Amino acid sequence: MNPSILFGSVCLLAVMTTWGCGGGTSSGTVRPDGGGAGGDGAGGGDGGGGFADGDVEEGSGTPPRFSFLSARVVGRRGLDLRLQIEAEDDEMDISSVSLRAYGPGGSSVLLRDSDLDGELDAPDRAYPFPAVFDGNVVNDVLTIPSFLAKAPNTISVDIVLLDRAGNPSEMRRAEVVPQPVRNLAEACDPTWQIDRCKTGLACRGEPAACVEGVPPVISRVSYLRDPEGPKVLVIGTDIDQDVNALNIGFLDKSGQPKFMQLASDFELPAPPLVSGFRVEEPDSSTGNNFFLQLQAGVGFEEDVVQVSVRAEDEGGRLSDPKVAAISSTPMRGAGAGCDPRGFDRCTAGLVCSPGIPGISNTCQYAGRLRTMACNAAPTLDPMNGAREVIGETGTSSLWDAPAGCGPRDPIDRVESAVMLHLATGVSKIVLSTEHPETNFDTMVYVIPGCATTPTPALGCADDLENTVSSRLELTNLAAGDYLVVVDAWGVTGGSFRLSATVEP
Ligand SMILES: [Ca+2]
Ligand SMILES: [Ca+2]
Ligand SMILES: [Ca+2]
Ligand SMILES: [Ca+2]
Repeated sequence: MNPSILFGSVCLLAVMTTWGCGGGTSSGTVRPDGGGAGGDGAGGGDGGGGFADGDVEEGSGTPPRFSFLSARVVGRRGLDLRLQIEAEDDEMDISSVSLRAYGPGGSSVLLRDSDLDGELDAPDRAYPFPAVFDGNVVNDVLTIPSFLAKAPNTISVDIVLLDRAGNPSEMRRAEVVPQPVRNLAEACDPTWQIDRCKTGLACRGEPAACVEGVPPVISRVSYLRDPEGPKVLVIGTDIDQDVNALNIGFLDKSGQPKFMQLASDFELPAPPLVSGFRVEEPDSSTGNNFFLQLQAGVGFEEDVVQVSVRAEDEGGRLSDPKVAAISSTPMRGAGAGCDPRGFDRCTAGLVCSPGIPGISNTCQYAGRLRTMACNAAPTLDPMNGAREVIGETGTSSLWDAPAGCGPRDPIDRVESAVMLHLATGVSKIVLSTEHPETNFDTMVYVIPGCATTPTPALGCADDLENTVSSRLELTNLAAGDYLVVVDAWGVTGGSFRLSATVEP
C-alpha cells in the first residue's frame, strides 16, 4: 500500500491518466508511472534481472543477441524514452529489457523505488518487452513513458535483453539522443517523435507547425458517495495534449469556498486551512483526453458538499470551472450502458465490460466474464517448464482479494488471471511477483478451479517486507487446476512477472 496525498489522517488517492495509456484501469505496453497513488512502480528483488550480480539462474535455450540499439527522447513533454531494438533469439522468447542509466561523467542514475518510500534507491529497472518476431529476428520499439521525469539527467543507457528462460544478452550502451525543441511558427512533428514544440505551444496544421495552444475543456465531473470515501471523477479534452494540472475547489452547499485542513498523518505544525488544492500530473504524455480520479477520506462529503474543478495546461490556460454536488453513484442493470471509470456502477453480479474507456461498455454477468477470462488466461505449469508469466493487468475486476489480505480491503481493482496446472500434488509452491518487471502494488491469491462464483481463496499475500510485491507460499496443494489472481491493491495496475517455484 502506498497512500499518496493525505487528507486529515485519511487517504486521498489521485490518479490522472490519458485514455491512450489506460484510463486508470488498463495499460499499454509499458504504463507510465501513475501520478500519485502508488505511482512509482516497485519491483522487488533482483532475481532474473539482467544486472543482478551472480544470482541469475540461467535457464535453457540460448541468450538473445543484440544487433542494434538506439535511444532517443520523444513525447509531448520530452520525457519519454524510445528504444529501437534489433536482436535475434533462437527460441524467439525475448521477454523483457533491463536498463541502467548514466548521467554526466558516467554517474549512475537511480531508476527504481524498490520499497515505495518515495526515494529512488535502485539503479536497474526492467520493462516487459512484448517483442514481435519475424523469424528469429526482432526489430521493434519500446517506448518508456515519463522515463526522464524520474531520471532527467540521463545521457546514456545500458541495456540487457532477457528471454523467458532468464538468459541475459550481452550489455549494449546507447547515447540518448536529445529531442530538439521548436519555437512558434517552426515546423514540428505532431507525433512528437522527431521534435517537440516549446512549452505552451501546440503542433498543428498542414504542414504542421508550432502554434499557440488552446485551453482544456472539462466535459464531465462527478462527486460520488463511496464506502471508502467520496470520489471525484473528471474527464475532459485538450487538443494540444498538454493538460498538466487539475485545480480542485471545495464548496459548501451555497457554493461558497469551504476551508479544510489537508494534513499528512501526524504532521506538525498543522498545515493551514485551504479551500482546494492542485493535482499536478506532468507525466501524462499522450492523447487528447484526460481523466482524473480522486478519493477523499470517509466523511469528507459532510463538510464539502460540492467540488469545482478547473483544468490547466502547460501554457497556464484554464478551462471553465465545472461544479458537481455530492450524489450517489447511478446503478445500471444487465445489458445497460455503463462507464468503466466509475461514473456509474453495475448492480450486484454484473461487471462493466469490456472495461475500456471511450468505447461502448455494458453491464454483463460476471460469471460468464470469469469463464471467458479463465479460458483466455496464460498457464503456469511448473512441472512442465512453464514457471513464469509476464503479463499486464486487464481492464476490469472480476475477482476481489479476500478480506484481510491487504490494508482497507480494496475491491474492484484491475487484475490479471493466470491458471496454475499441477500435474501432481506438491508439498510446497511459492508464487511471487517480486521481480523487476512488476511495477505496481500487487496482491496474489489462489482459488480452486476457475471460481466463476464466489469461492474462498486458499491463500493471499500482499506486501513483502520492504516491497509492495507479493510472495504467496502454499503447502500440500493437490493436483489440479487453480486460478492465480494478480490483483492490484491501488487504483492502478501495471505489468508484472509471476513466478511459480514448487517442491514435489
Ligand atoms: Ca532464448
Ligand atoms: Ca492546451
Ligand atoms: Ca480485482
Ligand atoms: Ca502489495
